[in-house]
Amino acid sequence: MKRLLIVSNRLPFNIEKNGEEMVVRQSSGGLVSAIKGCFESNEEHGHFEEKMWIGSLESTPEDWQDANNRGLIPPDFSITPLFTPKEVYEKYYNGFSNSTIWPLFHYFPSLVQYHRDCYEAYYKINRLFAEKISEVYQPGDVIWVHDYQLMLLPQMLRERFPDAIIGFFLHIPFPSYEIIRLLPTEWKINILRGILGADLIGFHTHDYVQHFIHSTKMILRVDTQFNTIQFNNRLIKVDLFPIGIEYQKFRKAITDDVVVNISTSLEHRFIGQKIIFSVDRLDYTKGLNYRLKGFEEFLERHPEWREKVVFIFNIIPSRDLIPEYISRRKEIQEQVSSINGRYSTLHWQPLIYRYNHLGFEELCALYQSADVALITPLRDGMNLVAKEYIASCIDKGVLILSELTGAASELNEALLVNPTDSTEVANAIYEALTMPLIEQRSRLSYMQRRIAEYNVSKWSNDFLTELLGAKSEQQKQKVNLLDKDELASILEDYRRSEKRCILLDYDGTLAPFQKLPVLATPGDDVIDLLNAMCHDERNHVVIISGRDVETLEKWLGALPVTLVAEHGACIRYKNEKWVEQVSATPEWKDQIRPLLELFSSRCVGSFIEEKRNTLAWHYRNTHPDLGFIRSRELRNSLMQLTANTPLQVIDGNKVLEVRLVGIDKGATCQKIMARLEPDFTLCLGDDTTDEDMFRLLRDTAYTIKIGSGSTAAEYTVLSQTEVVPLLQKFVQETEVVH
Ligand code: GDG
Repeated sequence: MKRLLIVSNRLPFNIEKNGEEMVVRQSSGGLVSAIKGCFESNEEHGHFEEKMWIGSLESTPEDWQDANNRGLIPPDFSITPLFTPKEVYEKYYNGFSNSTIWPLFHYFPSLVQYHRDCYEAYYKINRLFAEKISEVYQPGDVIWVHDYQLMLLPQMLRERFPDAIIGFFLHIPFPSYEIIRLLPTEWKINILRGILGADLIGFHTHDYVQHFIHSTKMILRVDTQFNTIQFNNRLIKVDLFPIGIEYQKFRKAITDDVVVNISTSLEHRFIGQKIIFSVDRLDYTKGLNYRLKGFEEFLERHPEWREKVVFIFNIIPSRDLIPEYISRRKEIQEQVSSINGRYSTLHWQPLIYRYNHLGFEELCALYQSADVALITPLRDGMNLVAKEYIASCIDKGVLILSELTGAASELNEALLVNPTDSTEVANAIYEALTMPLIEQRSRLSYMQRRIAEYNVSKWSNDFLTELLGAKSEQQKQKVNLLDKDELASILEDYRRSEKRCILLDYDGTLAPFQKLPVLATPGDDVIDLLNAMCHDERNHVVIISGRDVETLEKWLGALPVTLVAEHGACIRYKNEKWVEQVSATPEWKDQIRPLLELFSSRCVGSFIEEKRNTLAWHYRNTHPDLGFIRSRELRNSLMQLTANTPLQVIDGNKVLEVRLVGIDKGATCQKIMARLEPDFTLCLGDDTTDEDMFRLLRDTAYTIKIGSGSTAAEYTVLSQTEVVPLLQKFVQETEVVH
């Protein structure tokens, strides 16, 4: 049975108890409106036989049971509530979620609080979620995690269920890397890794997608290609899914009797006046003080509009335990009083201020009656109110919308303003109030068509379809990880063989990558291992490397192994001397070197490594984007420069190398194999240059790639740190027998 598990911080309702009375009330907010909408508009989700919502509940388990017994819980989907320790929840919710992440992700760095205990509480609650989900999870379930309170959860679930289908959607903006980097290192790494536990990561806009991908590149140094990220041997897709609304629900409300009654009475009450309307949660991101300033400036500059316009300004109570919100509320009340005090007349008051929840019918009536919606947040992930207003307009209506909302990228026909500029806002109000009806209708029709088409069911359907697609793409790309049984059979073959060849790449295989090539000296464990391998005379160990003769001689020269330098330009067979394999003089380097020098000076962190028969340009330590761009430019220039010459350009792992044609690890290992004629061959490597060996040896040897990514090797081992322990198993295999 296919099940969909929706996970969000809060369940979509609260249980309120007053003595013996109990009421179950729907929570307000964008996420709840959206998910509830897509759950209720069942038609497109036929492929899920069960839908479950998992989220925290403020009430006690007893109240939950009581509400269930009284039949108060909505029956549309099953519910798994999470009850959390109050004190930890408080630090997780009001602390890390809403006093660290929320201000930071909305570009209010000066309001961000950095408290380790709050981060720890965030970690703990995410873990409680992971534990709760583990209780109900069944293989095949699709898990869809929502929003900034649960950014660590996807990875926690991934660790428990490596094959689970996990989607993550962020409802708020994902800010630029410059903002993310303000977080302490451990927090930002864990947050990015946490999100990368998902198979599909969704945002509202293209900018947020780009910011996320760029941050993972800069902070985690992951490899990305367009909108996919390679992380922990998984291909993760990142894409935009601009959330929609339940369009038809708002259209139907136009003929609803209750709504019509309220809007008729509103129109009577404000006869002769145009209505400006806004509704927002009380939040500094909504730019409420700037909005009031813009309205005040409009009244000041257009006295002819006084007594002819009213601004119905609704604030929905929110997060009223956080000091920042309490002081904002006071400021707004003062500002409202000041404007009303200054401009009211005996018959007219410019601002009607409400601090309360609105019923759905009341909200729709206000949307329909308003001549202008003034929606000017300083930042907003999307902003559903803007879309709901457009959906509710009948034959008039102008939307003034902040260009800093996600919705602005879809609603181009609105009057887009910068919310901090009160003159721009005042001018837009004037333009909206005087806009000819024909223009209003034409703008509305474009926006309505778009919102009607990409509604909330489309949004969720689109996300879930792409999630399943991303998962099957991942399965196709999945590499064959070397498992216990396969290793046992390789060891068995090894034990029985008499003449073995063990081909080992050096950098990235025997030794981890370092900032500078000179730092990657072999550790004692590697030397001991190689000695032990050579001790068995049936073994012929070959270190096949891109390094130069001098380095290999210095680091590994004392070992009874065959050494291959510069991918085969020079070979020292076991117990013999180095023999140059190329006859050409290296004068070609004088032609190539100036170009590499030019690129080194144009790309900070890159450097040239000069070997006897190779010139290499390394860009591992550069800014990832710049390094990549410069490497493509250099590659193009080198290709042109080396066309019709005996030189080739090799695109390695963060390195471009130029050397003579015909020298590569494939050709070299063919030469070595012909000479040794082994009855068992094992070959380990990590780089693109090792792929030449894997291709050549695939049918005659055991080939193992170190690290993720597609490969011609038969098996993959994910981390370089696993290499020495793996090879030790071969040594032990024969020790046991002797
Ligand atoms: C987050 C992101 C993103 C509000 N008050 C009442 C009421 N509402 C409903 C509105 C609308 C929703 O709540 C508010 O949605 P927003 O999108 O404006 O804002 P957030 O709550 O901050 O939501 C936001 C959203 O997630 C979705 O991804 O767009 O950017 O911050 O649906 O109608 N509804 C009723 N009475 C109220 O008093 N009936």
